[in-house]
Order: sequence, then structure tokens, then C-alpha cells
Amino acid sequence: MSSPPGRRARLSSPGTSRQTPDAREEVRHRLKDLIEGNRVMIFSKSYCPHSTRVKELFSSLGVDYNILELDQVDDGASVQEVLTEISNQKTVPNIFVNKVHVGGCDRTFQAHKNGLLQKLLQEDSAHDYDLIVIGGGSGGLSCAKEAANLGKKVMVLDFVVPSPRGSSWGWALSVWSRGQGREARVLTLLASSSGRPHMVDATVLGLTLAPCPFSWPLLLLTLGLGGTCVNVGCIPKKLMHQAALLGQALQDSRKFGWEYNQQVRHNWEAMTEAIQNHISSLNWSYRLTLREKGVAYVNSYGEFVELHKIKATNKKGQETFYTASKFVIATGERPRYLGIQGDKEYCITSDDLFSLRYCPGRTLVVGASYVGLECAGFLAGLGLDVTVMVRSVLLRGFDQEMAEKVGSYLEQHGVKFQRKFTPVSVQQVEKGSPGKLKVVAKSTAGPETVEEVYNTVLLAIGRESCTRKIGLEKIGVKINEKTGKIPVNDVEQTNVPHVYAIGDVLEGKPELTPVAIQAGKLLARRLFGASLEKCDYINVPTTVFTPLEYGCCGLSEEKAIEVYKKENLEVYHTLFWPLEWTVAGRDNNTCYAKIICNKFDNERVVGFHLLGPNAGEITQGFAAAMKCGLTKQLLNDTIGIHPTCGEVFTTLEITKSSGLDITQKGC
Ligand code: FAD
Ligand code: NA7
Repeated sequence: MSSPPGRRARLSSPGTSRQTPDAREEVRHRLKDLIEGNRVMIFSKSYCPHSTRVKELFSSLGVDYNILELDQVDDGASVQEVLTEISNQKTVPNIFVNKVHVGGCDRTFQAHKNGLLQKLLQEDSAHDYDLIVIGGGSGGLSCAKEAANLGKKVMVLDFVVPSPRGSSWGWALSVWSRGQGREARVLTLLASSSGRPHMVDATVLGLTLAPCPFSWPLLLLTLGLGGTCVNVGCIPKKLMHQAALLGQALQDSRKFGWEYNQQVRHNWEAMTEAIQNHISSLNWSYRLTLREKGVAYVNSYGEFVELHKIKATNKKGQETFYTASKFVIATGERPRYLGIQGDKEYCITSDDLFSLRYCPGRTLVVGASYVGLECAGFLAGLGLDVTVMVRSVLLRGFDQEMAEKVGSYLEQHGVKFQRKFTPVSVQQVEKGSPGKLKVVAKSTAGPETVEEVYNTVLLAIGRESCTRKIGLEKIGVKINEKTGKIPVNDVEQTNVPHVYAIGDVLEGKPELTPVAIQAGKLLARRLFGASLEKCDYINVPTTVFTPLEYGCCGLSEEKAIEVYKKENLEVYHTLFWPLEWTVAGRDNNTCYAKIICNKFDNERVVGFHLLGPNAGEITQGFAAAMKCGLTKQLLNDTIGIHPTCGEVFTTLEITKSSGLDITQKGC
């Protein structure tokens, strides 16, 4: 663990003689000054392992401490003697917190376990808040709520800077009031950013509400609380994926005997309005939860101005200043732009798509990572003409065999791929909703240039961390200048001890909602509770929600070969035919399952990959098994659930190295 170096106390005592009473008295005074002048004072010896453990504990709690290494000062022996008189403790480490003698290593850890240490540390009320979280997304809200659960005074700042196309999400005006009956609790959503004013009852939105504590109705304005996932990420994306899957199910249903005559068509406006209503209800329930937990929520842009002070600027430009003992940066990321003619004026990104008021029509998706492919997949599933412009490979960082299979399924389902091209200009040729845009693209492999007209151009070319305009340079928090990401140690602490970071802004960590949530919750528990548990970023499962879902956990085949070497791995795989696809007459050699095992570790599964229906649901369970050390033998010993797709992993027999045929016969 890399712990921040504590400040080294100086105890130089010129002319001090350990023998004379005067010198002894002088040491006593100096020690008193150190104990009274420092929130945490550790008397230690630089080589003592117990002292190191204690320093690590305070570092993991984000607490600044002062150290006096008794083996590194001239009069260390007499200091230790005087310390023994003061504290009745002979040994080091010898710890004082807010002038209170805590004890040695064991007693300090015990005090941490039973909460006494935290109480002692809290007796520092110089700041407005114990914790200020900048960013009210997945990570920030999780951290703030947990800190409030632990009795802390917490503030969350959340502010959405509108996208270049003007999208700013999630405002909702609602009334919260007592209902008619004893148990009744009513929230009525009056209007939301999704469009025209409407009245929706909370129960219809599936909200569980605490009874309204007031006898009069409370009018609440909620502004997009919840960050990327809720407003412009996972939630609307998965719901649009579901809309597309329903279209596929409609096609399959005829094979299962459903007869219907009316022409089936999809209504974009109806879908987006329903999804935006759901999002408004989530925004509102987050707001309510913060209120219930006593977390102060401020809809303002946060920026550091001093080590313990931030400036909060609201929509009207009004500035307010707040101080806190600790800060968590959870500002997330926003979509990147190409930096070419017409991109900010005419192109949209995922920040605009999910609330787009009109059907995007013929669409060009630029970028082939998961955001690009997922959007291309559901847009094609809704019946649109979609092209993906790919600069290099599909799904960089994912298993490339799986990525190509995801791509070919998309292609079978009507998505066109323009490989090895990147746009150089976007020009409006016709206004409208949607209008028409001419895209000129250049080959990345040669001099070729092409041009084509689309109704919509969706950029999915990566995301920029929101770390460059939050005053980090003023307080010395280091970022990776190239990526904007924040490097942290294994307890999410930046190089400035009282400033932490979680979620998408972190360098080298998976950019996923559950990761941000887990990191935020555990951070709060470490800072304010008795926990030392760290966030485990290994074997984080994920799923690409393309029309045929791709779920994975652990290493890609390429990465596994890099880490373990090919000869040390055994890869088991098969194509399979979901039962639901048989009657529907869908392809029998599309779905694919693969595990990568380390031959020299009991065939432990180091990579799990599945392309098939509901891969997200299936992968979640196997991820838990991988946490428990899943091996091939354990999979063999597991009895399958028949007939399911997941059972395929209990019967994998063919190794890739054998080269045996894995195609499914039939149909
Ligand atoms: P965010 O959720 O982005 O929250 C940051 C918040 O801070 C925002 O509200 C922002 O406006 C605010 N903010 C920024 N700067 C300031 C400031 N200075 N002051 C005040 N407020 C500020 N993950 C999954 O796990 N599953 C998925 O299926 C999935 N799908 C996705 C689909 C898309 C299209 C996208 C874009 C992302 C998807 N993700 C998915 C990723 C997921 O959304 C992120 O990993 C997650 O939201 C990160 O949480 P966070 O707390 O780090 O940041
Ligand atoms: P990613 O994962 O950074 O991928 C960006 C994609 O865009 C990738 O395919 C890039 O190709 C491509 N790209 C980047 N620049 C260009 C240009 N100039 N022209 C064409 N294509 C380009 O971004 P996502 O938006 O998909 O996801 C980012 C995170 O957001 C993700 O981790 C989620 O948590 C949410 P490359 O492979 O670099 O050649």
C-alpha cells in the first residue's frame, strides 16, 4: 500500500543534555507542543513494523498525521523516557489523537474497530461539512449516502453542463403529499424534461415513498440527479435495447402461433417519453433519499479554491463557498468530440440520443466500442438504417474473437460497417428534425475519401474525464495530463491526503456503475466507519447489450495469453442453439460460450465469455462463482438447469487446442 508520508516532526534540542533536569523539562515541553499542536501525533521508530501498520491505518482513513521517529533524533532515548512518564507506555508506536493518548498499535486498531478512534478524530469541527462529494452520479451518491448513514455531515454537489446540442437532463417538478388513506403517500409528477406537462402518480412509476412528513403538499424541483447511468447511460440504453428486443420477439411470435393483422411500427416519441418519465421518477427518488438521509444537495458546479474549500456556482452564476474535512471527486466523464468541421454543431452523442424528440432516421454511428455498438444495435432493432464507422477494431480491450462475433451478428441484423474510415467533416445539407447531414470520411488505410448523407450522426468516440475545470491544480491534486484521469492508491486516495476520487475519473479502473457504487460505499465505510475493506477491481463482470448480448468476466483470450502464456492455458468452447431460437427458426450457430482456464492452477477459470440471449443475467451468476475460485472441475460438477443457455457451461468438453468441430447440427 502506498501511504502518504506523514509530516515529520522536528525535535532538535540544541544543547540538550539527557542527564540534566532542565533538559528533561525542555523535552517535556516540546513533546507537549507536539501532542497539543497536532491532530494525530505518532511517536514511532522508522524500522518498527507495528509503527508502519499504524501509519498505514491513518493513511487509509485519509487522516493527516505527524510522526517523530525516535531512532532518527539525537535524544530519542530521553524522549522515550519522558513519553513513558507522560503516557505510562514504554513502547512505540505511541499515539495521541486530539490530545488524547490512544496507546500503541493494538489499542489503536481496537479503537478503530470499536469506533472510538473515529469519535476522537471527529472532534475537529473547524469545517462546514465532514465530507463534500463533487458529482451526484453512481459513485458520488453511493459514497454520500453511506457517509450520512454513519452519522456524518455530508454535502453533494451535482451540476450538468448542457451538451453542445443543448441537452441537459432530468428536471422534474413534482408534488409530494399525504394521500387519502392512513397509508397513502402520493407523489405526483407534474412535468419533466421529457416534454409536455403531465400527471403521473408515483405508484404508476413504481416508486416506493416514505409517507410525506408534512400536512401540506410539498412542491419539489429535481434536477437530473443520478449522473450518467440514470440519465444518459445504462438505464435509457437498456430500456431502448429492450424496445428493440421486443421488436425481435414480435417477429418470433408469429412462428409460435401469434396472429395479428395490423401493421407493426415503432413510435420513437412514445418510447422516449416513457423512458424519460421513468428517469424522472429515479431522479426524484434519489432526491428524496438524500433528503431522508440528511445529505445536503446543491445543484451547483463545484470547484476547489483552497485545500479545504470549494466554490459552488449555480445556474444563475451565484457563488457560494463551503469547507469540508474531506472531499470525494466523482465528476465522471462526458462524450468526446472529433474536433472536425461541423461536429459540435450537427452531431449528437449519447448525451442527446436518449431524449431526442424525433426519430433519428438514417444514422451514422462513429466509434466501435461498446457505447457505439449498443446504440447501433438498438437503433437497427427499432427499424432504422444504421452504419457504424470503425477506425480500427471493434470493442477494443474486449476479447477480439467475441468482438468479431458481436459484429457479425449486428451485420446479420442489418447494421452496416464502414471499416477503416474516420470522418473529416460534417455539413448540414437540409434543416429539419431530423435534417440531412453530409459526412465526408477518410480512409485510415489509404488516400480514399467517401461522402454520404445521413439524417443523424452519433459520435461514440470515447469520453473525457471532468477533471480539468475543477480547480485541482489549485490544491495540487495530480491528474494524468494526457487522459485527465486521476491516479489514486488502493484506498482511492489522491496525492493530496484528504481528497479522494471514485468512479469513471479513476485511472486504470473499469468504467461501470456498480464499480463506482461499490468504491463509493466502501470508501465512506473506511473513512467514517470501522472498516478497512478495499474495493476489489479484479474480475469485474460486464455485458455489451448489443441485440445478441455479450457477457464477460475476467481476462480476454489475448490478455490471458499475455499474462499466462498460451501453453499454460486451456480454452473450452462451443457454439450453441438456444431452445427459444429453434421454433423461431433462428440461426443455430451464432451463440457461443468460451472459458479460459489456467492449466497450472487447477484449471481455474480466468476468463468467461458468452454471446447469447440474456448474457447479462447469466454472466452475473458466473462472476460470483469466479470470485469463489471457479475451476473447470467445479463447472463439470455443477448440475445444469435444463433447458437454459447457462447450462452450456456445465457441459463444455471441446478444447480450442483440439481443433474439433463445435458447430451445432440440425435445422
Ligand atoms: P457519473 O455517473 O458520470 O456522475 C458524475 C456527475 O457529476 C454528473 O452528474 C456530472 O454532471 C456531475 N459533475 C461533473 N462535474 C461536476 C462539478 N464540477 N460539479 C458538480 N457536479 C459535477 N455502466 C454499466 O455498469 N452498465 C451499463 O450498461 C452502462 N451503460 C452505459 C451507457 C452509456 C451510453 C454510457 C455513456 C455509460 C454507460 N455505463 C454503463 C457507464 C456508467 O454510466 C458510468 O460508469 C457511471 O455512471 C460512472 O459513475 P460516476 O459516479 O463516476 O460518474
Ligand atoms: P471508448 O471505449 O473509448 O471507444 C471509443 C471508440 O471510438 C473506439 O472504437 C475508437 O476506436 C473510436 N474512435 C475514437 N476516435 C475516433 C475517431 N476520430 N474516428 C473514428 N473512431 C474513433 O469509448 P466509448 O464511448 O465506447 O465508451 C467509453 C466509456 O463510456 C466506456 O468505458 C463506458 O464506461 C462508458 P479505436 O479503437 O481507438 O481505434
